[in-house]
Amino acid sequence: MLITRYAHNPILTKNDVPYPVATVHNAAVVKHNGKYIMIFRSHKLNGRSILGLAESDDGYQFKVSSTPFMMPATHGMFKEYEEYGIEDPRIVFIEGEYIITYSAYSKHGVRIGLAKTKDFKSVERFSFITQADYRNVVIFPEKINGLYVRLDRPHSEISPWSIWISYSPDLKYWGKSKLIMKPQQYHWDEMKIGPGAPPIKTPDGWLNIYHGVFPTMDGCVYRLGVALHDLDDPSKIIAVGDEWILQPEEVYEITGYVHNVVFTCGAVPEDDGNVKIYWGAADKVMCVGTAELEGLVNHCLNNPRKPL
Ligand code: BMA
Repeated sequence: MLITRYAHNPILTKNDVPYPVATVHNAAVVKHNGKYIMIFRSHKLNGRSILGLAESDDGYQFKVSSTPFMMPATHGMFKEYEEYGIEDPRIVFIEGEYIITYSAYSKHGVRIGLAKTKDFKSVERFSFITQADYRNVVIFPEKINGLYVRLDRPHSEISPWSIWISYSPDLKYWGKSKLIMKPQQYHWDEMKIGPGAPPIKTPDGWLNIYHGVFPTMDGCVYRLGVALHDLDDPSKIIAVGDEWILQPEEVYEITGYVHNVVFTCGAVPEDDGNVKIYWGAADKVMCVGTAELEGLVNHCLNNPRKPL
């Protein structure tokens, strides 16, 4: 087994949140001043999502702040595009600040907002970085060849929903976009794929933990897999692991708000070569597990499938 589930999963549920919510899931996690900061998504009791904050000393036991971290904007240009809620944050620390990307829902569709914070006490919205019909934007934790780099997943009617790469000089204007990885037919990720945690640097390449979706007669199954990108040119995928690394198996993953979902928005590499992977289970609770980074890299290299 590549991922060892923490024995006391789930690590966070709605019962830990001091304001009314129906779920706690799809959270980004980063280390800040020696603590683990989790920014998690919750459905409010009207079905729209907000982002909360929790803090931990060990990455397993989290305490939730008394008030939400981000609510849909109430003024300015962000208001119109966040009216239906904000979801599925990802965070990277780059050049002295934490960059948060999140899905913003409104009557115009879903697009990606980018916000910045230095201390998780205040947060400033910076820009929308996509038009409608994009989700799952993860930014690489360092500039590559002088540019910010991101992976994302546009919606598409014709091609199955695939992973693209884009570049930016300033986090605001993005271009040089290219499709780099597609779902594979009659395979666990055949229906759609999307970037999960922000890529992690390893000696062999950038490790991209992504989610893949398979349609069944009983609804969709969300699983996690891994791909390895070239360090200098992350548009080149060195290898995609053919088999998933995590699938819904525990009761809280199989049944919840949406059944059969493990969905990651964050992973924290540790100094000992392990990585803590965080996932939302059944869109209802938060879980964590550990894996050896080298094991995940070898999973890509030893039994790869083609990215396209
Ligand atoms: C996706 C997103 C995720 C969610 C998943 C499973 O389309 O909405 O936020 O976790 O479906 O419901």
